Amino acid sequence: MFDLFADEAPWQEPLAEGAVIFRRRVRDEALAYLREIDAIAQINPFWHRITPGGHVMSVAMTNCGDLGWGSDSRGYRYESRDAANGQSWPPMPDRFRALAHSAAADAGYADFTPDACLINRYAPGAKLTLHQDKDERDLSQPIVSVSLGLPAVFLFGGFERSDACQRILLEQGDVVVWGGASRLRYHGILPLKAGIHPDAGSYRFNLTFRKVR
Ligand code: MD6
Ligand code: FE
Repeated sequence: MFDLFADEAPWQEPLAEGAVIFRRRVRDEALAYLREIDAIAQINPFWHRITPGGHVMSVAMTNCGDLGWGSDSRGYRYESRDAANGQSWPPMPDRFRALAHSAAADAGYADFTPDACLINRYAPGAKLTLHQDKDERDLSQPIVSVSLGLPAVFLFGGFERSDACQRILLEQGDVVVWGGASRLRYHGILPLKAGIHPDAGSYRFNLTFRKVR
């Protein structure tokens, strides 16, 4: 496909206090990211967690790094092993760790050393309802997010679930960093629109890097 914007340089958009989008930051490395995700999923396959409320999540998940995010009927938590197979998580690829560190630094968060990387996989219709990320010990640490594959509409809200949300299209290569005054904002993903992405087929993938402990 002829892409009119293929040579456009990455750019940056402020999102809120403490939050910034680095558009297309890893666009040129997307295939390498997708291959790393494939390799991780060969060892710890994607699966659908159950929420504490008893619902099967539409997003499929795996993790890499020392700790992985998980959920079951007892609650949300970070775990050093995959509950599906008892295996520890694959190490965080150097490329992932370096990007998380450098993007955080460029957003004003020095010395970000993530110990967890949650990998979300969205098929058409999959969504993430509004939530806060608050299971990490030190909320002064930011979160770095990387989007790959099909585009999705990201909802970025306020500090109450009922607050109005910005709607932001996240596309392959976009990196979002947020923390500070925005760390506890509600956010989510609208149901994924079906499509075929040249690199990722019928999926969207999202990596979120956190410093949990
Ligand atoms: C997603 N992201 O983009 C879901 N959370 O698929 C998140 O829930 C998220 O992007 C915390 C910080 C950044 C995020
Ligand atoms: Fe989140």
